[in-house]
Amino acid sequence: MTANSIQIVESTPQALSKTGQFRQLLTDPEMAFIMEAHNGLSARIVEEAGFKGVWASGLSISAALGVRDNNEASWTQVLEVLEFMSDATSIPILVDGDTGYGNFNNMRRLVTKLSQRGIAAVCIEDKLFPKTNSFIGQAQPLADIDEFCGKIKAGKDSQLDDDFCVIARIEALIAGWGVDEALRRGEAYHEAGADAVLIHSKVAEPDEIFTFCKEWGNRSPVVIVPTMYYATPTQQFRDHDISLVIWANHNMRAAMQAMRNISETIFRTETLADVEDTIPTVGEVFKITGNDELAAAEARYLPKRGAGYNAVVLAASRGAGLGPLTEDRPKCMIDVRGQPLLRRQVAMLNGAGIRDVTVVRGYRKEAIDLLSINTADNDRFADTGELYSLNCARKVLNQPTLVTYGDILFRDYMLDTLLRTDGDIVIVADALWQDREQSAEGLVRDLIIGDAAFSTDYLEDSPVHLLEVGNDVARDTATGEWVGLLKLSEAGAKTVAGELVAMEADGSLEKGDVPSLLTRLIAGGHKVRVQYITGQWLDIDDALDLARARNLL
Ligand code: SPV
Ligand code: MG
Repeated sequence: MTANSIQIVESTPQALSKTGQFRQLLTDPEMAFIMEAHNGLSARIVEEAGFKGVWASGLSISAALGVRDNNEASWTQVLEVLEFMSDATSIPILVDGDTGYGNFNNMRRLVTKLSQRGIAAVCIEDKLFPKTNSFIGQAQPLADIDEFCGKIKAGKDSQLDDDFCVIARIEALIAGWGVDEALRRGEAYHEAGADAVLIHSKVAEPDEIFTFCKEWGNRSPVVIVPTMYYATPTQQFRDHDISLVIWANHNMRAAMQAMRNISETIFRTETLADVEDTIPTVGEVFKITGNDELAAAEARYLPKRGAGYNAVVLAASRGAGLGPLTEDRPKCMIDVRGQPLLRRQVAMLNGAGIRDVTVVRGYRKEAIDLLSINTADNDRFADTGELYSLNCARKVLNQPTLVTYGDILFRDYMLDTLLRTDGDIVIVADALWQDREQSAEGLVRDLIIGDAAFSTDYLEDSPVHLLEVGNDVARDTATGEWVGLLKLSEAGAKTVAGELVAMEADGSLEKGDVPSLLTRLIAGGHKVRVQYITGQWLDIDDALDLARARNLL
């Protein structure tokens, strides 16, 4: 495997290398089966099905590339495909090496490169370059035996791993030269060092194959490709001491059928409605290509400040102040410069490493149709408040959590600052709230009093704690404005969840808002830390706010 290849298969400790695994398949007294694949995805599917090896078919790889099985794809183009297949799987791959792409010298380089890319074995056939597929009914000139034996030796001398296998494919039956010629060639190839022989046939009855096997008498493992004599019961192959059976092209042919069906249906019906439920979901595509592993690797190698946090976005309200703009959608879905507000928020949260985002929906909930979010529904949004919405997502409040209103716009450095601030419960407050009020930049609602005011002093960074919050805080004592952004540690999240339960019990939950929750927490002796910011955020309540938001971006 190359150093920079992406291993998408979770690595389970394998006692044997891929070459070792393949040699075992070939030499085990139990007959083995390998299945055709022609790219990374099909190879992965072969492994998923339970096969212990992959046949990298020349016919199928060519067809998948849209070319003929006549060495039209160059050997390095095939090599690129093989590398994807190898990276996508943990089982060995036997490559259809056609005629070795030239003479002994080309064969040497081929085997070295296959070895380097994690391929376990190659099969070469005793025909002439450029080859013709064995089932095409034209004359199939055979290679000179000595020349072919030299190619086998060159291959064996070039392998980088002792267990790499070179299989010699005998085309004498295909060319109509008979079983005796096949045996003569088989013996020579065996002497030259081939690890097994593949005896090929294009007739519907297995008789000539079985005659060969009887005469061969297990001199070396025998491989077959029963594409044409497919009706033969598999037990008969066992009875003839065959080591390895190749199902040679059936994934490629099945894929053709599936692609034809779906293309024809979608073309004819001009809708996806009839097909969606008949095909794998994109989630399954993510799964088979190993997205889980990438997420784990990101957490390990790309640590972000928000990793380990989840987020709850309170987005149940209509936002009646925006009039007709919120007729068919809640205000978090209003477009601000080409994107709904909520999508910007979710992108910002994701960017900080917070992947698990739960949006509490209510009004026009069906309009909140972002992928990549979880949803919780407050179906009583019309007669309840934001705490009731938060309570709808209470089950996520058992780990570090960020809570945000769905109608605020803020800069990502504010999120970063908040995530850096220690404390079980931390709120963001705007120290410049008076500016906002004076310039009528929005309705200033909930003011706070901290135990210290915001300081511009470089040396002053003692933690500030919340003394009071709510819309009845006197303006001359206020030190900031509650922005709508709250960070909870695991302990803080559990404290909040407990308080929500208590509020539910005493009837104060339904109409409660976050400031009322914070007030209760302080009264209960919990410390709520305040992180000041200085402007540069917006809550969107009316058309004027919206115009500002468009300018802010
Ligand atoms: C292939 O799968 O490309 C083979 C097997 O070589 S066959 O097509 O049967 O010749
Ligand atoms: Mg082939």
